[in-house]
Amino acid sequence: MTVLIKNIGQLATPLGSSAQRGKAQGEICLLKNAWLLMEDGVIRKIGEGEAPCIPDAKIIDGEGRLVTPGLVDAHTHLVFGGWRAHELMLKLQGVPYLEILAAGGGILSTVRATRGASQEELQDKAAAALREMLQYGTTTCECKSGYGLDLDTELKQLRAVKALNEAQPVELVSTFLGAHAVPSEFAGDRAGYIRLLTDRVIPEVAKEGLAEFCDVFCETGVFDAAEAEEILKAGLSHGLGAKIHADEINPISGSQLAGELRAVSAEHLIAAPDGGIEKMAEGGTVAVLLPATSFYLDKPFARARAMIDAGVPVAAATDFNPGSCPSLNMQMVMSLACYKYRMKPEEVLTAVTLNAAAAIGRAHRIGTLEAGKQADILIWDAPSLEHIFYRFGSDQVKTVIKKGIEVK
Ligand code: IZC
Ligand code: ZN
Repeated sequence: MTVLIKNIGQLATPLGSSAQRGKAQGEICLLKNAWLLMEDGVIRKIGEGEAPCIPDAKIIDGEGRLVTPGLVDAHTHLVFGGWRAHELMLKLQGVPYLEILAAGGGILSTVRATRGASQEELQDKAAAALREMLQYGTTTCECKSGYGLDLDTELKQLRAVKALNEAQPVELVSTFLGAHAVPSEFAGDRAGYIRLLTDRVIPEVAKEGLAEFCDVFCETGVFDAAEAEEILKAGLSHGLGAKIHADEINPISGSQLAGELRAVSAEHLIAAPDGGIEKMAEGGTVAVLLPATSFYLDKPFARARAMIDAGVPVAAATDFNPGSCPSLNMQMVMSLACYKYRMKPEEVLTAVTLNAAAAIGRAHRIGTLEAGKQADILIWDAPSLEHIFYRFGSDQVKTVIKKGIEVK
């Protein structure tokens, strides 16, 4: 099917098939009075001025609006049982996130709810979240496991993602996060749990093709950097790319490890030290920053400007999960990145499209509007890029096109 979007007021997109870093992160392509032609879900041609006349093409009138690539949410914990609304009151009383976890709540309470749910129940709940994400403009989403912490429940979560990927329009990319916490049955035997992950669960996940990446929550009281290294290396040896929850609350060398392993991404990084940022730049690791988590936990915001200045490609994502970020709205993330990281609208656009795609190994296929890329496209209820940052709080996505098909 051939589709032509004409009468685009402003077309804004980063360019290229790999992450953009430094000054280049803010150097996007801006076209005025543009048109875009797609065929069978792939972008064929983009131009400025008078749109070509294509007989039989379906015409979408852009009505002078802004058009961008679809948003890529590169960090979510999409599949989980239950919620944790009761933790909001604890948080307001000043109980720290890690203290709730150490007392058997937090992640471990979601583990109990996820173990108790059927795959179908998990899928239905995640499907509702995906419908909402799509409304806000997310066309691709990374999903981490990590609420099973045993072989069967981890596989159940990952199988739910696989089934959902085939059942609805948002494209899903799976990450194995068995190293999200030490489950209570291994409370006195951390080494035993790590052995279960490296010798049994990671090989099974890889054999069944249920994940592309392996991630570790490297944090005080969870997994230290040496343990993270062992787990990530086991993942790499089974073909799972390395990702790491690094330096979220305490700087315990997660960002350094990410750079040294040339990890695809390091995520959170609120407390990342200069040395870790340098190592990430050397290793070509994408920084996936999660400003809505800082907002919700009332924590400092990651040093995005220092990372951009050091040559680290910066992406931004929601972190959607029941504990530290119950929001799945990428437009909220974009506003926070602009206001709190002091990133320019152009830099943020790259952060939520091309650099996010690079953080999940998809930059060759999505993340920009260019001939040959998949037709994942948003038409905004706004005339220009800066307008969507300015009018925070409203849903400004008017039309969502996924693989050439209008889905909102
Ligand atoms: O369920 O609390 N930080 N993992 C690491 C999370 C937040 C998710 C959760
Ligand atoms: Zn996370």
